[in-house]
Parts: sequence; C-alpha cells; structure tokens
Amino acid sequence: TFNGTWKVDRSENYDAFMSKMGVNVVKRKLAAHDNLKITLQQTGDKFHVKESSAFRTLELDFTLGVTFDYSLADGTEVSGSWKMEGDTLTGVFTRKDNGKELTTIRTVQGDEMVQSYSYEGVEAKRIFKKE
Ligand code: MYR
Repeated sequence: TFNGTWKVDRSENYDAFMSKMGVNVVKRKLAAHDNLKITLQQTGDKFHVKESSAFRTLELDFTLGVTFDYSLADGTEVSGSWKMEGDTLTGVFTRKDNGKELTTIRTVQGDEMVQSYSYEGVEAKRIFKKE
C-alpha cells in the first residue's frame, strides 16, 4: 500500500502545528516549501525510508512496534514507533526535550498518501502524491 515515492502536494494547518511545536517563523516559512519527498519500501514488518527535503536527505529503517530514535527536520529529537492497523500506519513519538507526545497517522486514499500530525491538541495534515 505504502510502497513508492511520495512527494508533498499540499498541507493543512501545518504552520499552526509547527508553531505549537515551537518552530520559529523563519524555519516555518522554509518548511512550507520544503519539497518533502518520502520513499517507503515495506518488507514484512520492516520499512526502509528515504526522506529528502530542502533541509536534508536521510535514510532509516524501522520495524513495526519497535521503538527507534528520529530527529525532526528542525533538530527536535523524538523516540517512538509505528504500528499498522489494517491499512493505517500510526506512529506515537515522544519528544526527548519535553516528554510530550506527537502522534502521526499515514493512510493511502486513492492515489494520495495522507499524513496527519497531532501535538498538544493541534492537528495538521500533509498530502502526498505518488511520483
Ligand atoms: C518515517 O517513517 O518517516 C520516519 C519516522 C517519522 C517520525 C515522526 C514524524 C513526525 C514529523 C513531524 C514534523 C513536525 C515538524 C515540526
């Protein structure tokens, strides 16, 4: 379902979300045009991820249900895991700096991947199209 390269097409409430996360206005303006591209390759319960954006390029592996560390594009460090329920990927991550929880959900809807984010009651979405 998730396999392929997904390029961000549009975002909803992302600026307010980043603001709640404590990202300053300069970085938020840059992030609004980050050209985020995520390539997902699933093999069983393992995922290989390639991420590229105006900020950086990185690759990582995770296994469903297994906790791993990840740094957000602004340097905020989180730790958590993804789980799969049906065709929904749900990630629960905890910020290392303040212990607060960030949850994120990926679903594929038609030819788009929708990723929603939630932090301290503020929600956002980024919608990706398959490349
Ligand atoms: C991946 O599957 O792509 C790697 C793990 C992602 C972990 C959490 C993603 C949350 C991103 C939130 C961006 C907020 C920017 C302030």
